[in-house]
Amino acid sequence: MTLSIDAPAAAADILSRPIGHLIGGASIDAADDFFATVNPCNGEVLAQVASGTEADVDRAVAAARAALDGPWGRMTPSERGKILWRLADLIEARTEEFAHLEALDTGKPVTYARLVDLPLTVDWFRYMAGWPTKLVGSTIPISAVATPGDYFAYTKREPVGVVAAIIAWNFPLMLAAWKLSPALAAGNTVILKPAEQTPLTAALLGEVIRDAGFPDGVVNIVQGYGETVGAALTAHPGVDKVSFTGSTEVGRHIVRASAGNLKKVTLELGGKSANIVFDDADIAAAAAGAANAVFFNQGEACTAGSRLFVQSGVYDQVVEGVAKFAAQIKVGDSLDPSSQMGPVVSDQQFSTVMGYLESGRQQGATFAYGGSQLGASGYFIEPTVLTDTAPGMKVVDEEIFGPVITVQRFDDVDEVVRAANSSCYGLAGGVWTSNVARAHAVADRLRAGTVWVNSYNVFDPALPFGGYKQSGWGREHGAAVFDSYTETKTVVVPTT
Ligand code: TXE
Repeated sequence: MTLSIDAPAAAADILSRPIGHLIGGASIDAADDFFATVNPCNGEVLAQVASGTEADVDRAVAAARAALDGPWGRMTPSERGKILWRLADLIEARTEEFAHLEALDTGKPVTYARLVDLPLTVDWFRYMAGWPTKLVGSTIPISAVATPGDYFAYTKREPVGVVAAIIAWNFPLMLAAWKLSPALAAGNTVILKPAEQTPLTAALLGEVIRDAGFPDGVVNIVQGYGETVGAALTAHPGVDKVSFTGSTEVGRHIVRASAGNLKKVTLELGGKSANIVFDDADIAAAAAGAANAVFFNQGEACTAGSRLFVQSGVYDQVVEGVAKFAAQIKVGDSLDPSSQMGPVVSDQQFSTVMGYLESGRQQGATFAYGGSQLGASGYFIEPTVLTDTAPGMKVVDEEIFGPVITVQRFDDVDEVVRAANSSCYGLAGGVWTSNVARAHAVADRLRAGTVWVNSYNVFDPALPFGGYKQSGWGREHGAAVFDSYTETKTVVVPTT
């Protein structure tokens, strides 16, 4: 295919032939079935992708098991760390190619792919490269009252085994890093299933992984649909753990499907995060922060600050500031370096978001800014600010996953905490105030996995991340992630 803008060489190479799987160290391009991945800026086909089958999943699981029982299982922690670090270097060296493919496939502006997705991906692998040598157990003094004696008791941390990593399309490369880096640091082997909407950066990642020096089968990538590849992985008796990022609805499927062999499951699901602006906040910073919190990545972020609560005294000012910010966002082609927002990822996501806007209209929301499709082709939607919104409206209660913010007015702290916590989700939240005591008090009362104060979407591999309520199970990142990527073994030895 021909690209409209010069692609870095490797990106052009990825797009020049059908995309296959990576199984047992070999690139598998042949398939009976292919699906197309399209550019959301214009609906044009970018590449054909092998549609994985149950047989591909079987082969990938067998390869992952063999690597676990073989060279990877015997590798020292320090060697594992070195390979992860090398992988980070290789990704960093190819930042332009990765950023280009990510922008083409997701629609996100290439500038943000370069400045956000790539540096974070690299930092994740580097941070996790330090962990293999630090996954220690402990020695534990015991009494053993029913079996008295002298004992030496200790714990060890061991890999869970074969991990299926099933990810979404909003940050394809970064989500792959969020799954692969801790899983590999802890000594697991992995089968990655990219989202069918965004297979491109995983294809390049597969090449880079082969260059980094992982033994064959440590990382396998099976492209394809959720209903086939995803379902086969979650039901597979050879898979020990599923780590999933995606919708709450599919999260529920995964829990059910994983019950067969009681896989360990971690879930990073949807959100409807509350961003709260008090009247003592720095209003200019809060308005810009609130707009960024929801419009970043076209609103396709699980942490999107999609419910804005503004205290009555500054309500008009903040609404005006957010609407002005929305009006100034440069929406455009993902490869245009000046674009600040691209299209949503697919025609399906476009219909979903437009459907929510229509329901907002019908249920009485006021459009302070936006509300329409932009341009005649592609899946572009105006950044949209909805006021006169209230619980009971779909735009307030449900995750939209698009560039849409709902604004609600409040008077006192108890009222806003109650409203913020009334969601079935609990992934993240924001508090804007100059009162330090109030900031901590509200952070304390929010039922959410992360609370940002006078800031938003600050991510670091050292910080635990995950959801309360229906936003998920378990925590990713930091030391906490290893609770779900290791088994703890207790060993007891009599010493007399
Ligand atoms: O996600 P899905 P979709 C939310 C957001 C969005 C909605 C729908 O609200 O509008 O979900 O997005 C795989 N067994 N989030 O439909 O279907 C699928 O192939 C196993 C929030 O695209 O959950 C893909 O790899 N796997 C979220 C992955 O699941 C299955 C990010 C996610 O797809 C499967 C994305 C099955 N039965 C969407 N069915 C976040 N947490 O940020 C699908 N998959």
